[in-house]
Amino acid sequence: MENRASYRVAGKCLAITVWLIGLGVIASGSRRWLPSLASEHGAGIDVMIRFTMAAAGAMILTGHMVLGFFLWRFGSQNKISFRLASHRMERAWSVAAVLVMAVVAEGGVLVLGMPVWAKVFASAAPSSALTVEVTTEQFAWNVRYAGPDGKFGRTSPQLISLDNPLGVDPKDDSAKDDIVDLNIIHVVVNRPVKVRLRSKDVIHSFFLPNLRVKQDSMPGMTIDLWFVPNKTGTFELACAELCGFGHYEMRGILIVMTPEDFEKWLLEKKNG
Ligand SMILES: [Cu+2]
Repeated sequence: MENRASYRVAGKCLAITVWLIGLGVIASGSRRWLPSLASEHGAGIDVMIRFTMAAAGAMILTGHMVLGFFLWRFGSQNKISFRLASHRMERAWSVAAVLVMAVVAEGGVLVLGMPVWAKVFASAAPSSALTVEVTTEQFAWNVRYAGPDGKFGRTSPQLISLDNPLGVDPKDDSAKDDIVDLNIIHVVVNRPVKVRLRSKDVIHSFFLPNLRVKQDSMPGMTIDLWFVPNKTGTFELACAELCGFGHYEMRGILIVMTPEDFEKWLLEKKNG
């Protein structure tokens, strides 16, 4: 008799614990944890992230509630009794779970995510875009603008030196007005930015958390990506690929400016 009562208490306590764990996971997951948004396409990515969190959260919550219910209801039994489900029943429940997962999670992500993917990754940057070349190396971001002629000067690995980290060929006419900078990228608000991403050594990853942009840079490849910053301010640029001992210090900034401020900065840069 005594045993029966203690089983009952243990069952109820376990049920409450399971319910609380379920609710705790949902509470911690539903806090605002995305960094402030500063790009046009980022809103679409946030919708997708929130959908994934909500879909997964609903499943976790349902699972915990059902498990808690079974513990509450049957936890006081002091002997195990069960009924075997038929194979058909087992199969039906497995298929149902797969279908729900596929429709809710995969289907939802595709429906919400494909338009964002098509806009940002499957289409070329608008012709009004400001092109910035970003060349990664251990452990810095080399930034280059084409200058007034709109053409990047030739580069060659043989010309790389401490003063010329990109190996820009000074004999090339298009190279004369190129602007080279380190760890700071200046762009214009509401004007598309096209990044030509290259790497001098190993794989790095160009990560702008606020702009919801992340792209690996690969040695031997030039990868184009584009986005539209829609807020002025200074935003973190981080390397999101463990690239060596100094990975932690590979931090840059993206400064999103008004067109007037950008022109002023450009003039200052040109006059050296
Ligand atoms: Cu890196």
